[in-house]
Amino acid sequence: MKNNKNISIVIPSYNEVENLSILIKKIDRYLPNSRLIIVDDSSISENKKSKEIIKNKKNITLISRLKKMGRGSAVLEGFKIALKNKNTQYIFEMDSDLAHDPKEFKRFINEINVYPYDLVIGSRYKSGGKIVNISPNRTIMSRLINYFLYFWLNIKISDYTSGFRLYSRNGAGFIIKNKIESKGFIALSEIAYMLYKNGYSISEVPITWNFRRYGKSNVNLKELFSSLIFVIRLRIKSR
Ligand SMILES: Nc1nc2c(ncn2[C@@H]2O[C@H](COP(=O)(O)OP(=O)(O)O)[C@@H](O)[C@H]2O)c(=O)[nH]1
Ligand SMILES: [Mg+2]
Repeated sequence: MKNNKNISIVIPSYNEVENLSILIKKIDRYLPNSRLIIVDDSSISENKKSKEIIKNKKNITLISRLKKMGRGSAVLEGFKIALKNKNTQYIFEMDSDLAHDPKEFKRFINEINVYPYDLVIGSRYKSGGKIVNISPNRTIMSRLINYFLYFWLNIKISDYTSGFRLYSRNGAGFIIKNKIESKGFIALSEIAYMLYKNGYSISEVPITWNFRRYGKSNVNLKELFSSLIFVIRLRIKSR
């Protein structure tokens, strides 16, 4: 990939203005000329601050939904906008809290240069993957969820819930056309499952999952529980 203009980067954000301003600078360093699509669900006052930091930046689109509607639904909204541009060939998805490092973009790009995968997942659990400065409770919880998803969905990937990914235009297009039902983080697992079941090619590269720099995590037990019920149904339905 020689021309970054064919790459869009979709970034879901909820109250992340401090992190976003750092992230935007880092992306500009590692993938200049790519297009950023930030889907921000913060309320009006927080959203105003996001608007302020992207002012005068040509390659950034800010979608302001003003209501917390879930990470998954934000990313799908971003895909739709990215795909409207005919030049878009690849779409990155990444968190806005500096948990994912733009320095690692090149691992994904090297991977699709080996083979044109439809989805490359940045995996914390593939050999070489790392978790840094995340509390032991969170680390164990993520590990357990991923063991369960591996057992239940069984699509031969090691990280079902990582939000650092690269999609081909084809893969993202399929996801938009075939309605994804979940709205929160579990949409990540639903998307991987749908692509796998429909014969799309998936690969993984190791990534480092970092502490969030500012703000607090949106994960809560209620969403976790409803997500588990959702994936249990997902496989039963598709049998
Ligand atoms: N647009 C949008 N983004 C969200 C929502 N919930 C979480 N995010 C973003 O999704 C990313 C991951 O969420 P985070 O709270 O860091 O989850 P954790 O990393 O699993 O603790 C962050 O960049 C959040 O700002 C949401 O409802 N809407
Ligand atoms: Mg996070």
